[in-house]
Amino acid sequence: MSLDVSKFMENVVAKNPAEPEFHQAVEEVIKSLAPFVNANPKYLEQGLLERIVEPERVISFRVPWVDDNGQVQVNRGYRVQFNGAIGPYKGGLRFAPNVTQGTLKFLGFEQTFKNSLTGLPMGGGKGGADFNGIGKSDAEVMRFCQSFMSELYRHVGPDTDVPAGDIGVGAREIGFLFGQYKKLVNRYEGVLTGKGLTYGGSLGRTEATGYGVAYFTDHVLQKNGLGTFEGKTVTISGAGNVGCYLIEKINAMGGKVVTVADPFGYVYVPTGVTAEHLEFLKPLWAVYRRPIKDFATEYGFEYREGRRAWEVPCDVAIPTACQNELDGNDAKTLLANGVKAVVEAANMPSTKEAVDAFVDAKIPFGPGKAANAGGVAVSGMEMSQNSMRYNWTKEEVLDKLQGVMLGIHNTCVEHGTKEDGYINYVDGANIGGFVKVADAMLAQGIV
Ligand code: 2IT
Repeated sequence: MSLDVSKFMENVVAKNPAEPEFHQAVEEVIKSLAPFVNANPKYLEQGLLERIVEPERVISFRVPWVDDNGQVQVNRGYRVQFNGAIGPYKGGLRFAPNVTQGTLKFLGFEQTFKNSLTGLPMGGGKGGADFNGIGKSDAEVMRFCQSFMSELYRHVGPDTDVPAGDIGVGAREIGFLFGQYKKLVNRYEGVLTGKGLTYGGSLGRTEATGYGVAYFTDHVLQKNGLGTFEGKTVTISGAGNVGCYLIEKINAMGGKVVTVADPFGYVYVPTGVTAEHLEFLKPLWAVYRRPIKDFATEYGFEYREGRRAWEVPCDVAIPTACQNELDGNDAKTLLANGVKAVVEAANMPSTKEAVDAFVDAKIPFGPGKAANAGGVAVSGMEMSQNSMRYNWTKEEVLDKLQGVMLGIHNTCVEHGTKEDGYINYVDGANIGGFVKVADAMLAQGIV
């Protein structure tokens, strides 16, 4: 018995039509796994691979709400409970107009491996809605969240499925969702993570994804003989929660971040984003819902509308926004400009062509499911604290986070080092994340 990747993928594509992002995520994992499972044939038994690419459950539901003009709006909500072999389903909610079932299946699939890599007992899940929060009032967002949770509450719970935030779901949305859940079930329990500090949130959760990416990138640089962040120029493509704390930690490690961005364009900051800039940037979208252009205007930097940060020469590029935001041409530009390492802060931000270009050029490439796992890792710690009814200090949480990111890096090195010494972090993350989930599934029988 051996795994035929193209035949396997033909079946996946036929069974999941019109879900190109899901096909992309599965194909990358299956390609990484092929040599490993062929050498370890127990993983080809019990229909294991066929089961691991099939979500355990997909829930899709109507989300009706009334806007400020008294008009009825109808969105579609989802929760994809992808894999519960190693713990309750865990993963964020994304509210964005382009969200489809295929998007959330790709994200839920990725989350399964990411969560396994953290070493914490969390299965993989993802959810969200095709809701566009841009331009909506707080009251509209509240009514939407309440309607969304009025269905979701039946399917989630602290030992069943624990959602969190993702794109379009931040502190405000988590608060509204938690309030509605608590009202419906009449229990005060850790059903969501990323909660506010006054109602069960964890210190360090806000910083965790960005800081975690910085810790991971530091390991990548050092392990590959590239030094540290000291003196390095870095480009990123966001400026939200992940981007701001990523910049904060890169600055602390001696690097210089020369771009920030939003979906509409980027700002070039040749002297590097400073702590003062970050005080302006942190609430810019999260509190005031203002575009990145306003940052350029405020400080007199150049705003490049409709363009991507990858045209700016850098040592390290860290895509921070959304899936497939960095394509084969961007990769060529980055390589021509001498990029030394690429690490993903977002989920699958590099297209297949881009990943292949980086790996072919033998520069270290850290995939999102390894590099950005710090966010969900601290979500796992929030769950632990909620269960204990106790809070760790920020130092305790960030200490544990550093341990998790080092562990993930070591796992990638263990499973991704090739004969010529090149560390393929994609293979390392996919195989490393797979083993624990696969062993648990084999132990639990055909379920
Ligand atoms: O992509 C991700 O890992 C997240 N959006 C965070 C998930 C979580 O449960 O904290």
